[in-house]
Amino acid sequence: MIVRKVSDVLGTERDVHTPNWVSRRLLLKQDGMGFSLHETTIRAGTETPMWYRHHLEAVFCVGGEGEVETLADGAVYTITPGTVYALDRHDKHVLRARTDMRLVCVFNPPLTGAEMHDDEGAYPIIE
Ligand code: 9YT
Repeated sequence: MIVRKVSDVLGTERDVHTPNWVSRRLLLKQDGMGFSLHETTIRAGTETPMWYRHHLEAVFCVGGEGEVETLADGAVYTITPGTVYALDRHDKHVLRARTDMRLVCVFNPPLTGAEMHDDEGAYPIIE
């Protein structure tokens, strides 16, 4: 069994910092679960365009608030604690954080941890 705490990954390569967000990767591909699980904090006031062409992602908000817009139809959804959004259609979207947002993110297929957002906000598949 794997037991891991956010405090275990702080300052390691599983602790990823970008201008808009910080992500602690609690479970990655190499953990063998078939998905990856991250605690992500989106910084207040940021706007992040993303398009996970190669992945499905579910995002469960446990703190803070903001909104997500799906670009195909311009629909805007308020995200508050207790809300999940699932990008089941690989939707192009923009996440806007009104406050710092604490999110639990699950990716299928799992991230390896080495992915970088490309200029369209996507992650590549790494075998
Ligand atoms: C909500 C979202 O996708 N944020 C970008 C970071 C991502 N959760 C990650 O790489 O952990």
